[in-house]
Amino acid sequence: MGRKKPLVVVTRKLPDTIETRMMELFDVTLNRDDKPMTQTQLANAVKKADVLVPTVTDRIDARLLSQAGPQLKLIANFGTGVDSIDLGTARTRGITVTNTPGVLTEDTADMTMALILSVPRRLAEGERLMRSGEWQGWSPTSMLGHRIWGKRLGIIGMGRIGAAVAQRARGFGLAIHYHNRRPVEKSLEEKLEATYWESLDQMLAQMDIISVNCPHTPGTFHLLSARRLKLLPAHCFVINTSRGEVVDENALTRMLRDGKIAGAGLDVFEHEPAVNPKLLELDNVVLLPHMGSATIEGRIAMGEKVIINIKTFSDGHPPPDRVIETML
Ligand code: 8YV
Repeated sequence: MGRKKPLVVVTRKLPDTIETRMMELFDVTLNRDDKPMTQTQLANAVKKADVLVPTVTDRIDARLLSQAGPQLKLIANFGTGVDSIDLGTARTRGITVTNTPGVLTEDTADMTMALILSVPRRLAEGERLMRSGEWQGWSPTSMLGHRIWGKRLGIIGMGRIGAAVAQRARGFGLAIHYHNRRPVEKSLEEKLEATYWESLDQMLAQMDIISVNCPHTPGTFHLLSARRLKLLPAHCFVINTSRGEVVDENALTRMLRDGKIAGAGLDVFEHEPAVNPKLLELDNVVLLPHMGSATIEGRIAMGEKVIINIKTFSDGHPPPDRVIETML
């Protein structure tokens, strides 16, 4: 007699191959129409599920977890960031949390690089001009942007994604600077020819482009606060593919509008899916709908990781991608 299959509730539509495999392995409830679940629907889910598979769009807070039945033992997050999950409450309730690290590093780094190139070179503005039908032809002084080669890139958060961004950026002639809680290993620092800044404030004042690549934790909420944004030189560009909450979006918007920051490339927003409407009016920003990791390959790899975490856990072993609060 095999073990009883765990009841797994998946909150959003996942790639077909992943859902098919999940149906083979688990007693699974899928979300066929992909509508985000309400808090009431999530509460009903955690009352009966052995395993919940949420995404960044679900708020797994203390209130929700207080409604979970004793059978809920695993939250296998479909995504790397776990800021939407109250890890402390999960721990006190004996619920293991896993995520999907590593498999979206390269895709997110590609998208970061795309924004680093797009904003100073006015790519989206140029594209809008073409579609408007108002292009008058080439002119020596039209659509002038700023050169990438030779500029200083300041990476906030030199983890997997930060390092993958740095690796790409070197190929575009950017000098790599970074701020982290601790310097990375000497060998990586040397490979990237990266300069460590213990003081974020001091780094900000010297950079041409800033890339936010740290996770959102209580410690990084509004790390780029109004005060810190004012330290940036007016010619600086801000790129964020991490989490909107790391940057004070209102302060950033005001400074972009007033020309105190040259431009921004944002894939993430503080109150997703809402976007500060004033951002939409600005030409010096490139806005993307949280698509940094949105590749078919990445989504399948994320799903495979979720499956491995659930299967290992339900077979009675520690799952490989356990999230421990002190890791963040
Ligand atoms: C994911 C992300 O698409 O993994 C993350 O932390 O931000 C995204 O790239 C999303 O989280 C899926 O839940």
